[in-house]
Amino acid sequence: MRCRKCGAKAVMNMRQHKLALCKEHYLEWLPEQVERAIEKYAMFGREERILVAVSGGKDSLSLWDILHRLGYKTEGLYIGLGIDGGVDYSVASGERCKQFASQRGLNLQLVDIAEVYGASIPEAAGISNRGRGKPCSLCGMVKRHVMNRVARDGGFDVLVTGHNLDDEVAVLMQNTLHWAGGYLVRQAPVLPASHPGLARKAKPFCRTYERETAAYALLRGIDYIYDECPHAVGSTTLYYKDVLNEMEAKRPGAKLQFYLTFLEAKEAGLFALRPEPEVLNACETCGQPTSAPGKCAFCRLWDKVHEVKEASVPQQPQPA
Ligand code: Q46
Ligand code: ZN
Ligand code: ZN
Repeated sequence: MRCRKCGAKAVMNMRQHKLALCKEHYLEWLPEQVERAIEKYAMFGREERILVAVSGGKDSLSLWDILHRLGYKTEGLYIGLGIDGGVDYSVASGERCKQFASQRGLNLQLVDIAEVYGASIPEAAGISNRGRGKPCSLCGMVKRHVMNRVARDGGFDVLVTGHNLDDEVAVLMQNTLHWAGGYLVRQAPVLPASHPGLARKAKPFCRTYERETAAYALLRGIDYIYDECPHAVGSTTLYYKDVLNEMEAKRPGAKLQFYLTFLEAKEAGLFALRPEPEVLNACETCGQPTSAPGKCAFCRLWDKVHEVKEASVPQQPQPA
């Protein structure tokens, strides 16, 4: 197969676009696609300060690389979750992010959950779920809180994440199968800052296939962590990704079409439901928005973790 632009040997074939490209032209093409998505959905501009949430994986590091090359003002945020899973997952992924940033002279903020809040994600989940189930919903809540806090405290204009098209369509399929209207109306390439404590959020890879971000990372020589978080194994998201991959194999472009027609249908008013202007209160401890008055779920979690940990500290024997 030959590159459509120069006729050299192609290294990447995007069947959905009927486009094959050589290494050089692929490394040019993907950033152009990302720039188009940023402009089409009015995600952010060149004068704005962008906080890129990085996990050490191919998506977030490729995204940071592309935004930096395109001339956007970026800084990174890595959240150390304290997940080991037999592969030292968090330590290895944190190392990839630090190396990436230092090679490019970029600023990376590090937030280690155990250091800052007193317990790792698995430990906090063990306390709050009493060891049952996966730590994912708690982990998601903690990550959202920390990303918002760092974006707000650092005066960033926008928070970007490396969610790719495969991630977006997996969520879309799940929400569609459940007719989860509230989630469907909020699923979008960019979410405005709807409250003073919340950052604008954008997903510049929302139209980019996972295999395209992986190819970019490999061809660009980005050292990323191949392992998924060990807790992702068996998740419903991975199940939907498998189903969608089967559809894509039979009908190239199926995922992209599903996502783009969803956005068009929403734009055309197919969903009569409009995002509810939520009445939010400021958490009395951290100030982040919360639906119930008093403390937010994040602060209540750490109160409980600290209470349980303090109660389990063995009492020092009193000197006679
Ligand atoms: S990092 Fe956290 Fe994910 Fe791992 S514990 Fe679950 S939510 S799977 S994106
Ligand atoms: Zn070429
Ligand atoms: Zn709070």
